[in-house]
Amino acid sequence: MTLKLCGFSASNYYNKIKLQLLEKEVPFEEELVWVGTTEATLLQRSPLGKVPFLDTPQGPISESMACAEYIEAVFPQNPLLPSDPYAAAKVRELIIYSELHIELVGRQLYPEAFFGGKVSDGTKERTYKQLVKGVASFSRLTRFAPYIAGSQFTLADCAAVAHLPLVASVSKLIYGEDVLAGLPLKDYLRAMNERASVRKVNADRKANTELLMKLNASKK
Ligand SMILES: N[C@@H](CCC(=O)N[C@@H](CS)C(=O)NCC(=O)O)C(=O)O
Repeated sequence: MTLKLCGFSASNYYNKIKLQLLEKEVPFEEELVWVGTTEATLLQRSPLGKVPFLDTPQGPISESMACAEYIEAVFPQNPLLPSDPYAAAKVRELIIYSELHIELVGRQLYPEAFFGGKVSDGTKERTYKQLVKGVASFSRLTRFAPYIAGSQFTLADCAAVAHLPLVASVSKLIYGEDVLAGLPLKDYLRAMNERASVRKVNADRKANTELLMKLNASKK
């Protein structure tokens, strides 16, 4: 069976799953799906109209963590979740911290950082405090030894590679300061960039981001 990964390559959550598929060497197709529409056909596949979602022979799956768990269960090769339940829980825990307590918090700033909108000073102040707290909690858990969860590349790295550079750039753009500066992110990302999977995801991300900017500019 061939899975179809649906979404667009500028999306960090899309890239988390794309990295997983590439690392596991699972064959997959990609379907370019933009967000921002409320077409019934899209909402049937992804009820909130978000990407990524996965097309499987049994039907669609939305929410990247549900997609990731499905992929691990169906394709056991090159596992990205440890078999030991405690170690697997620690990987899931790291993903939750990087998403719920860092990426999702930083996302409140994206309208101003990337889309020419404006975020209120109150939101910026609140978000800053939450980001600092989220990053401090993540840094209490993470290993960078050399991977996010320790000696093995796991799903926590797929999430970190996709989300952390984005939050770092948003933070620099909005606050003139990188809230992630205390983490050894630069060295980590340099090492991650040695991987063919990461290079492919980054190249596709750049090309798709340019396309997205052109499309947005043509709408104005
Ligand atoms: N919790 C979701 C988050 C996915 C997400 O926020 N995707 C963004 C693109 S990076 C999106 O679809 N945004 C459009 C929207 O929220 O309507 C997941 O893990 O899949």
